[in-house]
Amino acid sequence: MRYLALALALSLTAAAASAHSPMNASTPASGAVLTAAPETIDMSFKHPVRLTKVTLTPAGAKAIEVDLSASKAFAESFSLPVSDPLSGAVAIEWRAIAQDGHAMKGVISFTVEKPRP
Ligand SMILES: [Cu+2]
Repeated sequence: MRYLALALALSLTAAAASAHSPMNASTPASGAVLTAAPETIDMSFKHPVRLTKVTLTPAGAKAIEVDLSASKAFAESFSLPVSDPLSGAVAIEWRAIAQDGHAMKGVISFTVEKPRP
């Protein structure tokens, strides 16, 4: 019975943590297959958040930290310039703080098809 209560408490915490300001959408969307590398990563959230860290990781390569110096304020949407030409499978990992102080994070995975010769 004690374990059940603990499990219930943990699941309620998890639900609260994901409910405060979820991501509404991103471009590229997770799962997208693109024919050209994106010039920006656009993200929108249900409520304002402050991005704390965003990295791009092309498959088999090192993570590239995205410059957030122009995106320091709380906002509902962000458009982050991508300076590196991306190809293949790419994972974007983002971390943000909601206005209620909750930390949030997520991953957007997409694929840039290599140009045909
Ligand atoms: Cu919250």
